[in-house]
Amino acid sequence: MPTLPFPTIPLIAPPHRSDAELESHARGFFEAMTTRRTVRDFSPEPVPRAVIEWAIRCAGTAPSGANKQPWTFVAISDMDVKRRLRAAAEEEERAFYQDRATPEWLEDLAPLGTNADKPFLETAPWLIAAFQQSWEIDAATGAKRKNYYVPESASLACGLLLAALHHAGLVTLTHTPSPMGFLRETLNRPSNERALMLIVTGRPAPDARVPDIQRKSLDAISVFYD
Ligand code: IYR
Repeated sequence: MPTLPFPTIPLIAPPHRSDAELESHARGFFEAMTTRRTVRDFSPEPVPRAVIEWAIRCAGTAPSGANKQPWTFVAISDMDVKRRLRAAAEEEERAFYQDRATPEWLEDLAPLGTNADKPFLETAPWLIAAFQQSWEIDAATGAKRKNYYVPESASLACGLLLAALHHAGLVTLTHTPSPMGFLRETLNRPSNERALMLIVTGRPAPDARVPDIQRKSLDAISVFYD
């Protein structure tokens, strides 16, 4: 191996697996992930902060443009903050459902049964607001430093967060109130951060039900040149 012109460490390599073992692991992970559903009925039972901390650590392992890790996760279990977020979100959502949404959009949402009421923002034990850092402030000079592929990087981290919460045994709801400016204001985030999504998580309510909708088949979502 040539010496590289930057500091390196040995890769923590995955164990070598046979082709059959690779397929079995790939399939096993699919089977675990395919039971993930967006859930809107949460149990109010508290979830320890440590569970959320591990899941956020997992989100923080995502790849990012120039390794800038341009994300902040604000985890909220405080009832007063949850109440304020619910009130602000419902105000935006009422405007969306009454005025802003096009007929086509409302038609597309009909099978999901969503509306402007967001009781889960209070019921669920945790809300995790994901922010993307549009730029960074240099710690030494206070100058603005560029971040790269910011929405892509922060969205990858959110995907890992959903997988980690699912793996822990929690359910999630990916909530994208629009516009989301109220999240930055309510949560006092600095001017370089923009809200990306609000992830609601906890245990499901015992009688939780989900829409009867299907995932697209492999054929519908992929093309192979092999
Ligand atoms: N943000 C609204 C509407 C909404 C939009 C889409 I696209 C969804 O997949 C689900 C909901 C809401 O949260 O109700």
